[in-house]
Amino acid sequence: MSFTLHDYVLSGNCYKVRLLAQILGVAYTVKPVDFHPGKAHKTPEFLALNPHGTLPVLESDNTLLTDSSAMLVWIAQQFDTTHTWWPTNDAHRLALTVQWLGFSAKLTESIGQLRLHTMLNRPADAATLNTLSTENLRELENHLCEQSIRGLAFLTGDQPTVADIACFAYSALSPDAGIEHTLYPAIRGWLHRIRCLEGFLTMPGIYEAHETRNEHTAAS
Ligand SMILES: N[C@@H](CCC(=O)N[C@@H](CS)C(=O)NCC(=O)O)C(=O)O
Repeated sequence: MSFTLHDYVLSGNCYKVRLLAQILGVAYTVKPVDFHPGKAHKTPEFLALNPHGTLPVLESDNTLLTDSSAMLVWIAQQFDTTHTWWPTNDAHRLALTVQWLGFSAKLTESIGQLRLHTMLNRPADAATLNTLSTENLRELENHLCEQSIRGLAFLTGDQPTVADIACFAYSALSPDAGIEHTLYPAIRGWLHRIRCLEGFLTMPGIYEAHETRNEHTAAS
């Protein structure tokens, strides 16, 4: 079974889906949507598909999904034969994965919104979004420091899950919103480990790791 992704190349939420699909080697069809400047995601045709008027949208035979976290879970459950990306055989890690998927939505609402304001001049309370964004990055930084002390390289353990993909996108894209990674060394290390994963995919603003992959797979 494959799927169609209604996609915009500069969308961090669309990128999450493209990234997991690429890592898992899943082929899919892309339907580009003219998010900017066309606002095609606000047309009656698109709203009939997704009343929220947001991207991405995933369509498959019997599935229509309008939330990127739900899409990551669906893709992992369908296509990840190792059961590590959506760790259904480990109750604790599964619960932590859900918890960090929830956190990823906070990153969208803070960094994602600030990025739209910075890049597309969207009206917004930039000061409040900046405060929320830095608070969220600080929380992520503290968690990743604690994980590192335990020798764990990723958000929920020693393997990445869909939660790492979900939190990666807007953490990595924060410079687009005017927030550099300088103050967040643990985040920088974790971003790098994800960029070193086999099958990693870039997007504008998120680049390939240039260093040797194997040297950067453990927590540092
Ligand atoms: N909960 C949704 C949020 C999706 C979302 O906010 N997408 C942005 C693009 S990255 C969007 O379509 N925003 C509509 C707009 O700003 O007009 C998800 O995770 O997929």
